[in-house]
Amino acid sequence: MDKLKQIEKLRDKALAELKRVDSLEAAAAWRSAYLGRKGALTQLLRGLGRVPATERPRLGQLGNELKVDLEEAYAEILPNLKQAALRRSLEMERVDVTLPGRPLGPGRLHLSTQILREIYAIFAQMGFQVEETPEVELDEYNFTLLNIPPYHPARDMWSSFYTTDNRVLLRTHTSPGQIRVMRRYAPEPIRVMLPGKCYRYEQVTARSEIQFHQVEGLAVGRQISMADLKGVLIEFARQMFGEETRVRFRASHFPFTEPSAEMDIECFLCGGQGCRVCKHTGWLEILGSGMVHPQVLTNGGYDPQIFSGFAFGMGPERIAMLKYRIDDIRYFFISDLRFLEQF
Ligand code: FA5
Repeated sequence: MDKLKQIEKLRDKALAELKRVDSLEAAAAWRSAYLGRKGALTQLLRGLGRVPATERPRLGQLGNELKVDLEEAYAEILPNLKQAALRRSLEMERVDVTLPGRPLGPGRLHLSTQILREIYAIFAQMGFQVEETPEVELDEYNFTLLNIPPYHPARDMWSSFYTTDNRVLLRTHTSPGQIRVMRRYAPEPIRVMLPGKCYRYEQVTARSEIQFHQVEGLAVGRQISMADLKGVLIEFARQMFGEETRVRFRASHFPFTEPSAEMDIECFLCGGQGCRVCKHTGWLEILGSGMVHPQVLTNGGYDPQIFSGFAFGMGPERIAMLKYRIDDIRYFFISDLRFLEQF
């Protein structure tokens, strides 16, 4: 076949095939088949070297025209193919915004917070309201104003975390809040709960942490007696641990209360028979308490001739341990969800 015919045939074939091209991939294959380095048209143009010199310029021109025509035809279909490809990919990757989202696990209250709130609710019924007092405290409030002067042996009861300024420490109990609140409200009668974190520099064990909560209770008024203290605390124990709960008050000593008592509840595990948990006594201590010492009332701005008061301090983690039979206080602060999610 002469070259002229070959060129015309190639044009017909290429254009006919291009009409059937329906994707970017097929277009690329078409381009490489006709216009690529090894493509049909390129081969044909190369073969022109062998035709007689007189025909060569004309055939070369026709060949080049065909090349330009094919390039143009190709460029013409390309935008449509690109559009179609985009439409297809959008269709395939479509996001269904009407699908429900993945549920986020709701957070929950930490067990210490839950038990604190239970304690607030019980005392709130008896007229106690929550007040906040500082966690970083002056040595003067933590000890001195509570009748624990620098040389007093009772300071040994609390091993403390001091700051570099040894007048400032992390409070070892919530009792310094008593002075702060009395000074805030004296000479009005008060009934408050003072919750918060406390810190003691001591051995960590199944029952003792270096960081724990306390809730202080304080009532100051004109006619307050030890009977009020007992009534309030017995009511608390019954609401917290159940109507049948038996409690006992045991004489004790705190420098800032006189007289002082610790309250025990009957051991939940052995029912008072005596076991390992209650160290074979049948009782578990839950708080310290007493009548506010006259000197402490004076330090707080109340005249002890007119006013009296009671105070108590309890550990919510220890209470939660009893209520939920948790055998190690360290679970509270290691942030293990397997533990926390049980409450
Ligand atoms: C006090 O801290 C006194 N301030 C309580 C008080 C207040 C007495 C008002 C009189 C009037 P005590 O050191 O016993 O007392 O601590 C009170 C409670 O805090 C304990 O019964 C216990 O429940 C909790 N607690 C004490 N130390 C720790 C500890 N290391 N880890 C966890 N809980 C603790």
